[in-house]
Amino acid sequence: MLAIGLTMSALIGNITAALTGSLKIFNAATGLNSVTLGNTTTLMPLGGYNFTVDVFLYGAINNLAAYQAYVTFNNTILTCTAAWIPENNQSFVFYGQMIVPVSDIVNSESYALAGAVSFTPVNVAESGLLCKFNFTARRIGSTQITLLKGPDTSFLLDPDNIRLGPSTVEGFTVTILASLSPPVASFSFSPKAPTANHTITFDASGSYDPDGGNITNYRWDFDDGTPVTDVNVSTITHSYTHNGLYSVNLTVTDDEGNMTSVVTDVPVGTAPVAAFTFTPTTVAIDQPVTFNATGSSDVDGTIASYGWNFGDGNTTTVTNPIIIHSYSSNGLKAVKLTVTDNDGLYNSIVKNVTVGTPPIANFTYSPLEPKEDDVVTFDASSSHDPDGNITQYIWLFGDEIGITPKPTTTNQSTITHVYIAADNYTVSLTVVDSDGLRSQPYTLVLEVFSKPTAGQGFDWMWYIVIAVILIVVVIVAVILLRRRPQKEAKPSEI
Ligand SMILES: [Ca+2]
Ligand SMILES: [Ca+2]
Ligand SMILES: [Ca+2]
Repeated sequence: MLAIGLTMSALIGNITAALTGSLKIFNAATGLNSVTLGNTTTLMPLGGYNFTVDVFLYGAINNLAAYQAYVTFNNTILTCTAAWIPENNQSFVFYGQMIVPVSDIVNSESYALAGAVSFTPVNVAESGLLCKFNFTARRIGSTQITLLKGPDTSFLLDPDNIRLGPSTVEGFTVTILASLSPPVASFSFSPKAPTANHTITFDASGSYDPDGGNITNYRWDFDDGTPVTDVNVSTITHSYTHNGLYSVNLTVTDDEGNMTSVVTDVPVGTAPVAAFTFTPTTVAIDQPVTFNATGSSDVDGTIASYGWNFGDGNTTTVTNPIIIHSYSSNGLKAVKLTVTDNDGLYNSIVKNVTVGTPPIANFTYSPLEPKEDDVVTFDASSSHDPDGNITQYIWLFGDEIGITPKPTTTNQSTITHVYIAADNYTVSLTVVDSDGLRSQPYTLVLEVFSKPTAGQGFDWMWYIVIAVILIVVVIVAVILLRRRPQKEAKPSEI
Protein backbone atom coordinates (compact mmCIF):
# COMPACT_ATOMS: atom_id res chain seq x y z
CA MET A 1 0.00 0.00 0.00
CA LEU A 2 1.35 3.42 -0.87
CA ALA A 3 0.30 6.89 0.29
CA ILE A 4 -3.32 6.25 1.08
CA GLY A 5 -2.63 2.92 2.70
CA LEU A 6 -0.11 4.53 5.02
CA THR A 7 -2.40 7.46 5.76
CA MET A 8 -5.31 5.24 6.51
CA SER A 9 -3.53 2.60 8.49
CA ALA A 10 -2.55 5.40 10.85
CA LEU A 11 -6.18 6.22 11.43
CA ILE A 12 -8.33 4.38 13.91
CA GLY A 13 -11.52 3.39 12.16
CA ASN A 14 -14.81 1.78 13.08
CA ILE A 15 -17.32 0.18 10.81
CA THR A 16 -20.74 1.69 11.12
CA ALA A 17 -24.03 0.38 9.87
CA ALA A 18 -25.09 3.84 8.73
CA LEU A 19 -24.02 3.25 5.18
CA THR A 20 -26.24 1.42 2.75
CA GLY A 21 -24.05 1.85 -0.31
CA SER A 22 -22.53 -1.03 -2.21
CA LEU A 23 -19.49 -1.42 -4.42
CA LYS A 24 -19.85 -3.05 -7.80
CA ILE A 25 -17.43 -3.91 -10.58
CA PHE A 26 -18.55 -3.35 -14.13
CA ASN A 27 -17.10 -4.03 -17.53
CA ALA A 28 -15.97 -0.56 -18.62
CA ALA A 29 -16.82 -1.32 -22.26
CA THR A 30 -20.33 -2.77 -21.81
CA GLY A 31 -21.56 -1.83 -18.34
CA LEU A 32 -22.20 -5.52 -17.56
CA ASN A 33 -20.92 -7.31 -14.45
CA SER A 34 -19.10 -9.92 -16.52
CA VAL A 35 -16.88 -10.19 -19.56
CA THR A 36 -16.39 -12.98 -22.10
CA LEU A 37 -13.15 -12.79 -24.05
CA GLY A 38 -12.39 -14.68 -27.28
CA ASN A 39 -14.16 -17.72 -28.67
CA THR A 40 -13.45 -21.43 -29.01
CA THR A 41 -12.42 -21.25 -32.67
CA THR A 42 -9.78 -18.50 -32.42
CA LEU A 43 -6.23 -18.71 -31.10
CA MET A 44 -5.40 -16.72 -28.00
CA PRO A 45 -3.60 -13.52 -29.15
CA LEU A 46 0.11 -13.48 -28.24
CA GLY A 47 -0.32 -10.73 -25.67
CA GLY A 48 -3.56 -12.22 -24.33
CA TYR A 49 -6.82 -10.25 -23.98
CA ASN A 50 -6.90 -6.85 -22.26
CA PHE A 51 -9.97 -5.52 -20.51
CA THR A 52 -10.83 -2.72 -18.08
CA VAL A 53 -13.23 -2.85 -15.17
CA ASP A 54 -14.81 0.10 -13.34
CA VAL A 55 -15.43 0.10 -9.60
CA PHE A 56 -18.68 1.94 -8.85
CA LEU A 57 -20.12 3.10 -5.57
CA TYR A 58 -23.91 2.71 -5.40
CA GLY A 59 -26.04 4.55 -2.86
CA ALA A 60 -26.21 8.07 -1.47
CA ILE A 61 -23.37 8.94 0.89
CA ASN A 62 -22.71 12.21 2.67
CA ASN A 63 -19.29 13.49 3.68
CA LEU A 64 -17.22 10.94 1.81
CA ALA A 65 -13.60 11.92 2.48
CA ALA A 66 -11.66 8.99 1.06
CA TYR A 67 -11.99 5.47 -0.19
CA GLN A 68 -9.98 2.42 -1.09
CA ALA A 69 -10.83 -0.48 -3.40
CA TYR A 70 -8.99 -3.78 -3.06
CA VAL A 71 -9.61 -6.43 -5.71
CA THR A 72 -8.43 -10.02 -5.79
CA PHE A 73 -8.13 -12.25 -8.83
CA ASN A 74 -6.72 -15.58 -9.99
CA ASN A 75 -3.15 -14.77 -10.95
CA THR A 76 -2.64 -17.91 -13.02
CA ILE A 77 -5.33 -16.69 -15.44
CA LEU A 78 -5.22 -12.90 -15.00
CA THR A 79 -2.54 -10.26 -14.60
CA CYS A 80 -3.45 -6.80 -13.34
CA THR A 81 -1.54 -4.20 -15.38
CA ALA A 82 -2.88 -0.92 -13.96
CA ALA A 83 -5.05 0.60 -11.25
CA TRP A 84 -5.93 4.27 -11.35
CA ILE A 85 -8.28 7.06 -10.42
CA PRO A 86 -10.11 8.49 -13.47
CA GLU A 87 -9.20 12.04 -12.58
CA ASN A 88 -10.49 13.56 -15.78
CA ASN A 89 -13.75 11.67 -15.82
CA GLN A 90 -16.62 14.06 -15.13
CA SER A 91 -18.59 11.36 -13.35
CA PHE A 92 -15.80 10.80 -10.86
CA VAL A 93 -16.97 11.79 -7.42
CA PHE A 94 -13.79 13.66 -6.64
CA TYR A 95 -13.53 15.34 -10.00
CA GLY A 96 -12.02 18.80 -9.76
CA GLN A 97 -10.80 18.27 -6.22
CA MET A 98 -7.41 17.38 -4.93
CA ILE A 99 -6.76 13.74 -5.62
CA VAL A 100 -4.13 11.39 -4.29
CA PRO A 101 -4.25 8.34 -6.51
CA VAL A 102 -2.77 5.16 -5.19
CA SER A 103 -2.06 1.99 -7.02
CA ASP A 104 -0.44 -1.08 -5.67
CA ILE A 105 -0.51 -4.18 -7.84
CA VAL A 106 0.86 -7.43 -6.50
CA ASN A 107 0.21 -10.04 -9.15
CA SER A 108 2.14 -12.77 -7.33
CA GLU A 109 -0.27 -12.44 -4.39
CA SER A 110 -3.24 -11.68 -6.65
CA TYR A 111 -4.39 -8.31 -5.44
CA ALA A 112 -4.56 -4.76 -6.70
CA LEU A 113 -5.40 -1.59 -4.86
CA ALA A 114 -6.64 1.88 -5.77
CA GLY A 115 -7.77 4.72 -3.56
CA ALA A 116 -8.29 8.46 -3.34
CA VAL A 117 -8.79 11.15 -0.75
CA SER A 118 -10.70 14.40 -0.99
CA PHE A 119 -9.74 17.27 1.29
CA THR A 120 -13.25 18.63 0.92
CA PRO A 121 -15.66 15.82 1.80
CA VAL A 122 -18.19 15.24 -0.97
CA ASN A 123 -21.76 14.08 -1.04
CA VAL A 124 -22.49 11.29 -3.49
CA ALA A 125 -26.13 11.54 -4.52
CA GLU A 126 -26.66 8.23 -6.27
CA SER A 127 -23.54 6.59 -7.58
CA GLY A 128 -20.02 7.41 -8.58
CA LEU A 129 -17.14 5.88 -10.46
CA LEU A 130 -14.34 5.34 -7.95
CA CYS A 131 -11.50 3.76 -9.86
CA LYS A 132 -10.50 1.57 -12.77
CA PHE A 133 -8.44 -1.60 -13.10
CA ASN A 134 -6.82 -3.00 -16.22
CA PHE A 135 -6.29 -6.74 -16.65
CA THR A 136 -4.68 -9.08 -19.15
CA ALA A 137 -6.04 -12.60 -19.55
CA ARG A 138 -3.55 -15.07 -21.02
CA ARG A 139 -5.22 -18.45 -20.51
CA ILE A 140 -8.67 -19.89 -21.02
CA GLY A 141 -10.83 -20.45 -17.99
CA SER A 142 -13.58 -18.89 -15.89
CA THR A 143 -12.73 -16.85 -12.84
CA GLN A 144 -13.91 -14.04 -10.59
CA ILE A 145 -12.54 -10.61 -9.78
CA THR A 146 -13.74 -9.83 -6.27
CA LEU A 147 -13.71 -6.72 -4.13
CA LEU A 148 -12.64 -7.52 -0.61
CA LYS A 149 -14.96 -5.89 1.93
CA GLY A 150 -13.47 -4.79 5.21
CA PRO A 151 -11.78 -2.01 7.17
CA ASP A 152 -8.33 -2.83 5.82
CA THR A 153 -9.34 -3.64 2.25
CA SER A 154 -12.24 -1.90 0.51
CA PHE A 155 -13.78 0.92 2.51
CA LEU A 156 -15.18 4.43 2.51
CA LEU A 157 -13.97 7.00 4.99
CA ASP A 158 -15.80 10.00 6.45
CA PRO A 159 -14.11 13.19 7.76
CA ASP A 160 -14.11 11.82 11.34
CA ASN A 161 -11.93 8.92 10.17
CA ILE A 162 -14.82 6.51 10.51
CA ARG A 163 -14.41 3.71 8.01
CA LEU A 164 -17.70 2.80 6.44
CA GLY A 165 -18.75 -0.51 4.94
CA PRO A 166 -19.50 -0.79 2.19
CA SER A 167 -22.58 -2.80 3.11
CA THR A 168 -22.21 -5.22 0.22
CA VAL A 169 -19.71 -5.87 -2.53
CA GLU A 170 -20.21 -7.80 -5.70
CA GLY A 171 -17.81 -9.82 -7.81
CA PHE A 172 -17.19 -9.80 -11.52
CA THR A 173 -17.10 -12.89 -13.74
CA VAL A 174 -14.41 -13.32 -16.38
CA THR A 175 -14.71 -16.03 -19.02
CA ILE A 176 -11.80 -16.52 -21.41
CA LEU A 177 -12.28 -18.70 -24.48
CA ALA A 178 -9.76 -19.78 -27.12
CA SER A 179 -9.12 -22.68 -29.44
CA LEU A 180 -6.42 -25.26 -28.63
CA SER A 181 -3.13 -23.53 -29.31
CA PRO A 182 0.65 -23.97 -29.21
CA PRO A 183 2.38 -22.95 -25.98
CA VAL A 184 4.22 -19.67 -25.41
CA ALA A 185 7.99 -20.13 -24.84
CA SER A 186 9.93 -17.78 -22.57
CA PHE A 187 12.95 -18.02 -20.29
CA SER A 188 15.29 -15.95 -18.14
CA PHE A 189 18.74 -16.71 -16.75
CA SER A 190 20.75 -15.81 -13.67
CA PRO A 191 23.19 -14.41 -12.80
CA LYS A 192 22.55 -11.60 -15.27
CA ALA A 193 26.26 -11.32 -16.14
CA PRO A 194 27.54 -14.92 -16.06
CA THR A 195 31.16 -15.93 -16.68
CA ALA A 196 32.80 -19.12 -17.98
CA ASN A 197 32.94 -22.16 -15.67
CA HIS A 198 30.24 -20.79 -13.40
CA THR A 199 26.76 -22.29 -13.01
CA ILE A 200 23.98 -20.47 -14.84
CA THR A 201 20.35 -21.19 -13.94
CA PHE A 202 17.90 -21.08 -16.84
CA ASP A 203 14.28 -20.58 -15.77
CA ALA A 204 11.48 -21.30 -18.26
CA SER A 205 8.60 -20.98 -15.78
CA GLY A 206 7.37 -17.95 -17.73
CA SER A 207 6.38 -20.38 -20.53
CA TYR A 208 2.70 -21.36 -20.54
CA ASP A 209 -0.08 -22.85 -22.61
CA PRO A 210 -2.82 -20.26 -23.38
CA ASP A 211 -5.51 -22.94 -23.78
CA GLY A 212 -5.06 -24.01 -20.17
CA GLY A 213 -2.93 -27.06 -21.03
CA ASN A 214 0.41 -28.02 -19.52
CA ILE A 215 3.99 -27.80 -20.75
CA THR A 216 5.18 -31.41 -20.94
CA ASN A 217 8.73 -30.92 -22.26
CA TYR A 218 11.48 -28.29 -22.23
CA ARG A 219 14.23 -28.81 -24.84
CA TRP A 220 17.40 -26.76 -24.38
CA ASP A 221 20.11 -26.07 -26.96
CA PHE A 222 22.89 -24.10 -25.24
CA ASP A 223 24.74 -23.30 -28.51
CA ASP A 224 28.15 -24.53 -27.26
CA GLY A 225 28.26 -27.94 -28.96
CA THR A 226 26.91 -29.83 -25.92
CA PRO A 227 24.02 -32.23 -26.69
CA VAL A 228 20.45 -30.90 -26.75
CA THR A 229 18.79 -31.64 -23.37
CA ASP A 230 15.13 -32.62 -22.79
CA VAL A 231 13.64 -32.12 -19.31
CA ASN A 232 10.08 -32.01 -17.92
CA VAL A 233 10.76 -29.31 -15.31
CA SER A 234 11.00 -25.62 -16.05
CA THR A 235 14.50 -24.90 -14.65
CA ILE A 236 17.90 -26.27 -15.63
CA THR A 237 21.53 -25.30 -14.94
CA HIS A 238 24.41 -25.13 -17.39
CA SER A 239 27.97 -23.80 -17.42
CA TYR A 240 30.13 -22.75 -20.36
CA THR A 241 33.83 -23.57 -20.65
CA HIS A 242 34.57 -20.39 -22.67
CA ASN A 243 33.36 -16.84 -22.55
CA GLY A 244 31.31 -15.79 -25.56
CA LEU A 245 27.88 -14.83 -26.85
CA TYR A 246 25.61 -17.91 -27.01
CA SER A 247 22.22 -18.10 -28.74
CA VAL A 248 20.28 -20.33 -26.36
CA ASN A 249 17.26 -22.04 -27.93
CA LEU A 250 14.36 -23.27 -25.78
CA THR A 251 11.59 -25.38 -27.32
CA VAL A 252 8.53 -26.10 -25.16
CA THR A 253 5.94 -28.80 -25.95
CA ASP A 254 2.36 -28.79 -24.61
CA ASP A 255 0.00 -31.69 -23.86
CA GLU A 256 -1.35 -31.65 -27.42
CA GLY A 257 2.17 -32.06 -28.81
CA ASN A 258 2.33 -28.45 -30.09
CA MET A 259 5.81 -26.91 -29.93
CA THR A 260 7.13 -23.33 -29.74
CA SER A 261 10.74 -22.10 -29.67
CA VAL A 262 12.43 -18.95 -28.44
CA VAL A 263 16.08 -17.91 -28.91
CA THR A 264 17.80 -15.51 -26.50
CA ASP A 265 21.43 -14.35 -26.62
CA VAL A 266 23.31 -15.14 -23.41
CA PRO A 267 26.58 -13.20 -22.94
CA VAL A 268 29.14 -15.21 -20.93
CA GLY A 269 32.06 -13.10 -19.72
CA THR A 270 32.24 -9.36 -19.20
CA ALA A 271 31.15 -7.13 -22.05
CA PRO A 272 33.42 -4.19 -22.97
CA VAL A 273 32.57 -0.59 -22.08
CA ALA A 274 32.06 1.81 -24.99
CA ALA A 275 33.24 5.42 -24.69
CA PHE A 276 34.32 8.12 -27.13
CA THR A 277 35.00 11.83 -27.46
CA PHE A 278 34.97 14.06 -30.54
CA THR A 279 36.53 17.38 -31.54
CA PRO A 280 35.49 20.00 -32.34
CA THR A 281 32.23 19.82 -30.36
CA THR A 282 30.33 22.08 -32.78
CA VAL A 283 31.21 21.51 -36.41
CA ALA A 284 30.49 23.01 -39.81
CA ILE A 285 29.74 21.18 -43.07
CA ASP A 286 32.84 19.41 -44.54
CA GLN A 287 34.86 20.15 -41.39
CA PRO A 288 36.80 17.01 -40.28
CA VAL A 289 35.68 15.65 -36.91
CA THR A 290 38.06 13.42 -34.94
CA PHE A 291 36.30 10.61 -33.07
CA ASN A 292 38.44 9.04 -30.36
CA ALA A 293 37.33 5.74 -28.73
CA THR A 294 40.54 5.05 -26.78
CA GLY A 295 38.51 5.52 -23.56
CA SER A 296 36.68 2.24 -24.30
CA SER A 297 37.82 -0.75 -22.21
CA ASP A 298 37.37 -4.45 -21.49
CA VAL A 299 38.19 -5.80 -18.01
CA ASP A 300 38.61 -9.46 -19.01
CA GLY A 301 39.99 -9.19 -22.52
CA THR A 302 40.71 -6.81 -25.34
CA ILE A 303 38.64 -4.76 -27.76
CA ALA A 304 38.66 -6.43 -31.16
CA SER A 305 36.72 -3.85 -33.19
CA TYR A 306 35.09 -0.41 -33.18
CA GLY A 307 31.86 -0.15 -35.13
CA TRP A 308 30.79 3.41 -36.04
CA ASN A 309 27.43 4.71 -37.19
CA PHE A 310 27.98 8.43 -37.83
CA GLY A 311 24.27 9.29 -37.88
CA ASP A 312 24.34 10.42 -41.51
CA GLY A 313 23.94 7.01 -43.15
CA ASN A 314 27.69 6.21 -43.06
CA THR A 315 28.86 3.18 -41.07
CA THR A 316 32.22 1.42 -40.76
CA THR A 317 33.94 -1.13 -38.51
CA VAL A 318 37.65 -0.64 -37.79
CA THR A 319 40.35 -1.87 -35.40
CA ASN A 320 41.92 1.58 -34.80
CA PRO A 321 40.09 3.49 -32.02
CA ILE A 322 40.61 6.89 -33.74
CA ILE A 323 38.76 7.84 -36.91
CA ILE A 324 38.04 11.07 -38.82
CA HIS A 325 34.67 11.81 -40.41
CA SER A 326 33.04 14.90 -41.95
CA TYR A 327 29.40 15.76 -42.58
CA SER A 328 27.73 17.05 -45.74
CA SER A 329 24.61 18.50 -44.08
CA ASN A 330 23.67 20.49 -40.98
CA GLY A 331 21.69 18.99 -38.14
CA LEU A 332 21.95 16.92 -34.99
CA LYS A 333 23.73 13.63 -35.79
CA ALA A 334 23.33 10.69 -33.38
CA VAL A 335 26.71 8.92 -33.48
CA LYS A 336 26.70 5.33 -32.23
CA LEU A 337 29.87 3.45 -31.29
CA THR A 338 29.70 -0.33 -30.77
CA VAL A 339 32.80 -1.98 -29.31
CA THR A 340 33.23 -5.75 -29.55
CA ASP A 341 35.70 -7.69 -27.39
CA ASN A 342 37.78 -10.80 -28.15
CA ASP A 343 34.89 -13.01 -26.83
CA GLY A 344 32.38 -11.50 -29.25
CA LEU A 345 30.63 -9.54 -26.48
CA TYR A 346 29.69 -5.97 -27.29
CA ASN A 347 28.34 -2.70 -25.94
CA SER A 348 27.25 0.61 -27.46
CA ILE A 349 27.09 4.30 -26.69
CA VAL A 350 25.33 7.12 -28.55
CA LYS A 351 26.36 10.81 -28.56
CA ASN A 352 24.94 13.73 -30.49
CA VAL A 353 27.13 15.82 -32.79
CA THR A 354 25.83 19.27 -33.71
CA VAL A 355 26.60 20.23 -37.31
CA GLY A 356 25.78 23.90 -37.95
CA THR A 357 24.94 26.67 -35.45
CA PRO A 358 21.97 26.33 -33.11
CA PRO A 359 19.50 29.23 -32.91
CA ILE A 360 19.17 31.63 -29.94
CA ALA A 361 15.84 32.04 -28.13
CA ASN A 362 14.58 35.38 -26.82
CA PHE A 363 11.17 36.96 -26.16
CA THR A 364 9.30 39.88 -24.60
CA TYR A 365 5.73 40.08 -23.33
CA SER A 366 2.98 42.63 -22.85
CA PRO A 367 1.37 43.98 -20.76
CA LEU A 368 4.36 44.08 -18.41
CA GLU A 369 2.10 43.83 -15.34
CA PRO A 370 -0.66 41.45 -16.43
CA LYS A 371 -3.60 40.63 -14.18
CA GLU A 372 -5.38 37.31 -13.90
CA ASP A 373 -7.62 36.63 -16.94
CA ASP A 374 -5.72 39.24 -19.02
CA VAL A 375 -4.56 38.19 -22.48
CA VAL A 376 -0.74 38.23 -22.38
CA THR A 377 1.05 38.50 -25.73
CA PHE A 378 4.47 36.84 -25.99
CA ASP A 379 6.68 38.08 -28.83
CA ALA A 380 9.66 35.88 -29.78
CA SER A 381 10.60 37.78 -32.96
CA SER A 382 13.92 38.76 -31.31
CA SER A 383 14.98 35.08 -31.45
CA HIS A 384 17.39 34.43 -34.32
CA ASP A 385 19.47 31.82 -36.11
CA PRO A 386 22.96 32.79 -37.37
CA ASP A 387 22.97 30.29 -40.27
CA GLY A 388 19.34 29.65 -41.10
CA ASN A 389 15.86 30.49 -39.91
CA ILE A 390 13.63 29.53 -37.00
CA THR A 391 10.92 27.01 -37.78
CA GLN A 392 9.48 26.22 -34.35
CA TYR A 393 8.76 28.04 -31.11
CA ILE A 394 8.28 25.73 -28.11
CA TRP A 395 6.65 27.45 -25.11
CA LEU A 396 6.18 26.47 -21.50
CA PHE A 397 4.02 29.11 -19.80
CA GLY A 398 4.62 27.83 -16.29
CA ASP A 399 0.98 27.02 -15.52
CA GLU A 400 0.85 23.64 -17.27
CA ILE A 401 -0.49 20.79 -15.18
CA GLY A 402 1.24 17.48 -14.60
CA ILE A 403 4.61 16.05 -13.70
CA THR A 404 5.76 16.33 -17.33
CA PRO A 405 4.28 19.64 -18.57
CA LYS A 406 3.18 19.53 -22.19
CA PRO A 407 4.69 22.45 -24.13
CA THR A 408 2.85 24.51 -26.75
CA THR A 409 4.58 24.37 -30.13
CA THR A 410 3.93 26.88 -32.91
CA ASN A 411 5.58 28.16 -36.07
CA GLN A 412 4.53 31.77 -35.35
CA SER A 413 6.80 34.13 -33.41
CA THR A 414 3.96 35.57 -31.32
CA ILE A 415 1.48 33.78 -29.11
CA THR A 416 -1.07 34.76 -26.49
CA HIS A 417 -1.77 33.16 -23.14
CA VAL A 418 -4.19 33.79 -20.27
CA TYR A 419 -3.27 33.09 -16.64
CA ILE A 420 -6.32 32.39 -14.50
CA ALA A 421 -4.60 32.91 -11.14
CA ALA A 422 -2.24 35.54 -9.72
CA ASP A 423 1.21 34.06 -9.16
CA ASN A 424 4.80 34.08 -10.42
CA TYR A 425 5.19 31.94 -13.54
CA THR A 426 8.46 30.79 -15.12
CA VAL A 427 8.01 31.12 -18.88
CA SER A 428 10.43 29.18 -21.08
CA LEU A 429 11.00 29.37 -24.83
CA THR A 430 13.07 26.96 -26.93
CA VAL A 431 13.42 27.60 -30.67
CA VAL A 432 14.26 25.12 -33.41
CA ASP A 433 16.02 26.10 -36.64
CA SER A 434 15.60 24.86 -40.20
CA ASP A 435 18.32 22.23 -39.57
CA GLY A 436 16.40 20.84 -36.61
CA LEU A 437 18.89 22.28 -34.09
CA ARG A 438 17.43 23.46 -30.80
CA SER A 439 18.41 26.55 -28.82
CA GLN A 440 19.09 26.65 -25.12
CA PRO A 441 15.82 27.51 -23.34
CA TYR A 442 15.33 31.24 -22.59
CA THR A 443 13.35 31.78 -19.39
CA LEU A 444 11.70 34.75 -17.65
CA VAL A 445 9.69 34.94 -14.45
CA LEU A 446 6.39 36.68 -15.11
CA GLU A 447 4.30 38.06 -12.26
CA VAL A 448 0.54 37.95 -12.71
CA PHE A 449 -1.34 40.33 -10.43
CA SER A 450 -4.75 39.94 -8.80
CA LYS A 451 -7.85 41.56 -10.26
CA PRO A 452 -9.16 44.77 -8.58
CA THR A 453 -10.19 44.01 -5.01
CA ALA A 454 -13.61 44.14 -3.30
CA GLY A 455 -13.30 47.94 -2.75
CA GLN A 456 -13.80 48.74 -6.42
CA GLY A 457 -16.47 46.09 -6.69
CA PHE A 458 -18.25 47.89 -3.87
CA ASP A 459 -18.12 51.17 -5.85
CA TRP A 460 -19.80 49.44 -8.77
CA MET A 461 -22.47 48.17 -6.40
CA TRP A 462 -23.17 51.78 -5.41
CA TYR A 463 -23.38 52.87 -9.05
CA ILE A 464 -25.97 50.15 -9.60
CA VAL A 465 -27.94 51.14 -6.48
CA ILE A 466 -27.92 54.81 -7.53
CA ALA A 467 -28.99 53.86 -11.05
CA VAL A 468 -31.87 51.73 -9.69
CA ILE A 469 -32.99 54.60 -7.40
CA LEU A 470 -32.88 57.03 -10.36
CA ILE A 471 -34.94 54.65 -12.51
CA VAL A 472 -37.52 54.26 -9.72
CA VAL A 473 -37.68 58.02 -9.27
CA VAL A 474 -38.22 58.53 -13.00
CA ILE A 475 -40.96 55.84 -13.13
CA VAL A 476 -42.75 57.35 -10.13
CA ALA A 477 -42.49 60.82 -11.67
CA VAL A 478 -43.93 59.58 -14.98
CA ILE A 479 -46.83 57.82 -13.19
CA LEU A 480 -47.61 60.97 -11.17
CA LEU A 481 -47.47 63.18 -14.26
CA ARG A 482 -49.84 60.83 -16.16
CA ARG A 483 -52.33 60.62 -13.23
CA ARG A 484 -52.57 64.39 -12.65
CA PRO A 485 -54.23 65.38 -16.00
CA GLN A 486 -56.59 62.35 -15.76
CA LYS A 487 -57.87 63.52 -12.36
CA GLU A 488 -58.38 67.06 -13.67
CA ALA A 489 -60.10 65.82 -16.83
CA LYS A 490 -62.77 63.80 -15.05
CA PRO A 491 -64.73 66.70 -13.59
CA SER A 492 -64.69 68.58 -16.93
CA GLU A 493 -66.09 65.52 -18.70
CA ILE A 494 -68.98 65.22 -16.30
CA1 LIG B 1 -1.98 -26.15 -26.03
CA1 LIG C 1 35.31 -9.12 -22.22
CA1 LIG D 1 21.24 27.18 -37.43
